[in-house]
Amino acid sequence: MRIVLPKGRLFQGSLEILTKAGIGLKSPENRELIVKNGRYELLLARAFDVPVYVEHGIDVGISGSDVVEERESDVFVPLELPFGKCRLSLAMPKESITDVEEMEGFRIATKYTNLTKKFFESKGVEVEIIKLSGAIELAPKVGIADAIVDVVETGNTLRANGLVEAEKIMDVSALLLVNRISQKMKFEEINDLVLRIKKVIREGL
Ligand code: PRT
Ligand code: MG
Repeated sequence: MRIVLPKGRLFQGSLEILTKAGIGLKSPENRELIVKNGRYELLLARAFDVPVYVEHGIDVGISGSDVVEERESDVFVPLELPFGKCRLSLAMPKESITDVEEMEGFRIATKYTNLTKKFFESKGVEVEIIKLSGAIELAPKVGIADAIVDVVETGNTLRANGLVEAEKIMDVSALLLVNRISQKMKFEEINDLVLRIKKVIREGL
């Protein structure tokens, strides 16, 4: 069974929950992207790519619901995991807070272009979306965007950059993802893994 895990901030939580579920995966050393352990093969990928790997053939993965929604990944989600809790929000400079309905023609910086487009469409407001890959808070600061759509956890990053949250777009959590074909072809193995992770969650991570 192949399991793809996100590098970055969801990595530790992912490793911990799998270890407690009895899949003692050794932490990868030497920047290895594939680590074998018995019948499990652990792959490491960028958080934004994990659902893509699962959709296209890796059996199991862990990633944020923000990414699954943004990528519109066709994967099976048997479980929400008890970490990676945050939210996707619209934020803007505190001195220029504007109602969403008044944002016609505004420029919005984000790496979540799909979700941003859908959010403004649902409000009937046309905006210009600028795709960035990180450090989104910089964009309004230097005047290339009027607002941002990004993940917020404590809000410290927004505050440090003079931004305030205007509206929450969605709640975000880490999710367990399963490839739709593996779910059928490897049902026993995957069901066993899901049950063991459920037990870890019930008994407290
Ligand atoms: O960073 P990189 O470009 O390599 O990839 P990535 O940004 O896609 O991955 P990573 O590891 O940064 O995030 C992976 C996943 O973690 C996201 O897709 C979310 O599902 C989840 N997650 C949970 C978060 C946060 N919490 C979070 N706080 N992702 C990002 N952040 C950012 C936030 O945007 C802010 O810039 O962390 C910063 C601190 O947040 P505050 O609000 O506590 O200040
Ligand atoms: Mg990041």
